[in-house]
Amino acid sequence: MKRIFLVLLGLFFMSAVVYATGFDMVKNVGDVTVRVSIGKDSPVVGKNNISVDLLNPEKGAITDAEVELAYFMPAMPAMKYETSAIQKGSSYTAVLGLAMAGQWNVDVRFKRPGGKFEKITFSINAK
Ligand SMILES: [Cu+2]
Repeated sequence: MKRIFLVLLGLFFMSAVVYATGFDMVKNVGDVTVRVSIGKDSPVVGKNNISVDLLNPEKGAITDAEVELAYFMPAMPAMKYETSAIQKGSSYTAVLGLAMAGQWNVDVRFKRPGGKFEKITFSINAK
């Protein structure tokens, strides 16, 4: 019993640490909450796994959308890339390949069946 308690306590601290060091961003578009997370302390030069959650007003996952990402360096418009995100469970995932250190703007575009594309933009600083 004591051992189980310690394991649970350990899991609690582990998840707290992961949450504290993960990169998370939340923005609203209309009645949709868009949550973007990158599974690292901060974005890095190279590959970054990104995951996008779309939540309805009841905080339920929207899983029937089409999600696209465009990312570019505002200082260098020629450095622009696009990728579509793949739906996996309740999230949409993609890999951002950031070729250089510095500021990148990421456009997250999503469309629900029969709807039109909505967009949010956020900035990240790759190190
Ligand atoms: Cu650049």
